[in-house]
Amino acid sequence: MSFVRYLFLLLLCFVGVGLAAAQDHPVNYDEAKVPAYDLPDPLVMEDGTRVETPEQWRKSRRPELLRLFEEHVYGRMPKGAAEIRAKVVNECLALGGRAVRREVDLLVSGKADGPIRLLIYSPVGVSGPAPAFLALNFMGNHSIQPDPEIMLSTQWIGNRAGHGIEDNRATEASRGKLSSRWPVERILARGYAVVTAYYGDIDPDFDDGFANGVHPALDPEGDAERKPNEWGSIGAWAWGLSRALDFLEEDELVDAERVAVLGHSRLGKTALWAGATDERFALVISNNSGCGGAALSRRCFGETVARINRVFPHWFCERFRSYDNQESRLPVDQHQLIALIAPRPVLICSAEEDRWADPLGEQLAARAAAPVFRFLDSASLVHRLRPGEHDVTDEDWTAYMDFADREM
Ligand code: GTR
Repeated sequence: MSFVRYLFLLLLCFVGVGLAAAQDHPVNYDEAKVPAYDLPDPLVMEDGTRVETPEQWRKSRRPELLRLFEEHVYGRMPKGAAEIRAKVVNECLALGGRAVRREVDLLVSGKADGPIRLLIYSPVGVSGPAPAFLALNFMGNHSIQPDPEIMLSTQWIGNRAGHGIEDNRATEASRGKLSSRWPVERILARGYAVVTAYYGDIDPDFDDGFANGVHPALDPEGDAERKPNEWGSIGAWAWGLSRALDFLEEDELVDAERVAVLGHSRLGKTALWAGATDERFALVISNNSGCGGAALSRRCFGETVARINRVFPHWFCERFRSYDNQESRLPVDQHQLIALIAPRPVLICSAEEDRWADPLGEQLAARAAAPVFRFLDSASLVHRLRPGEHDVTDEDWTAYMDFADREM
């Protein structure tokens, strides 16, 4: 073969591989086209042994499942304790005297791009520390409430890969921008504290090879090549939620034994992973979490594993990509993530028009996780489907608080 011909063939190969990699299957919204699938049984060990006792679940199956999710989906979190110093940076009575507002910087040793800043609103006039809702936010703490005293975030603000980094900074005008998703006054009036942090304080949400956020501070030194099971951004955000809970354990405003962790969309995926990895969370709520959250991957309905890995290559561990368009090879599916939270209460919220997140897939995942809850004598797993779109509404919060009143 002539050299030129050889080069030409080589080029064709590269183009072919490139095209195949870039190709997602068309998005499916047709139930008739959902492939036939078998779900792995949460109560059967990898070696085929059936779990017979709650003890066996705790000692063997639960750790096995957790490891499978670490190895194949979200990656491992760092095992050692990080050196973190907490510093109260702002504290005052707020909202007409109905709340204490406290802002706390968690300074993670070795993290170069600023602290993880917690914002706590705690109700005044309740006896003892308050139960709390803990959730990360998408646009900075100042975006959850039009309170002029909340410190403006100085971080890069954004949630889409490829956005102009320089432009995405907090402004006065962005105060309260996401307040429709955070009915702070209503939550306080029902006796709950609200605790939040900007998710970009933990790890900015773009694919930069893990050079920013907590990754460089916590990843093993000299770790030039990332391993297929190293944590991605969802792992980091979930880790951050646990560090917030560490702080709440020391803080007198909040009852750390009654903290509900929750999140919407990608942060709903994060809340589920945080609830699975950290058993101190008393209750878990995912809202419209979809692919890589509460929805079954094997249904390939709406967003798929291949598509999420292509658009957000930094969210999961690298090994997750080997299941692109091969979901049936996954050793787990997302019902088992929900099962990992049992017997603690879990509320999975879906919206009818949010087909991208596969509401039926979320419901079926909850149904397939239910045997584990029953096995552990818990009746605290609820799937809720409401009309409407991908969002967090006032009515959603009513459901969250009713659920927490009952279960926490
Ligand atoms: C979408 C993504 C979803 C969901 C959502 C969000 O673009 O495909 O998985 O996480 O973003 O977080 O808003």
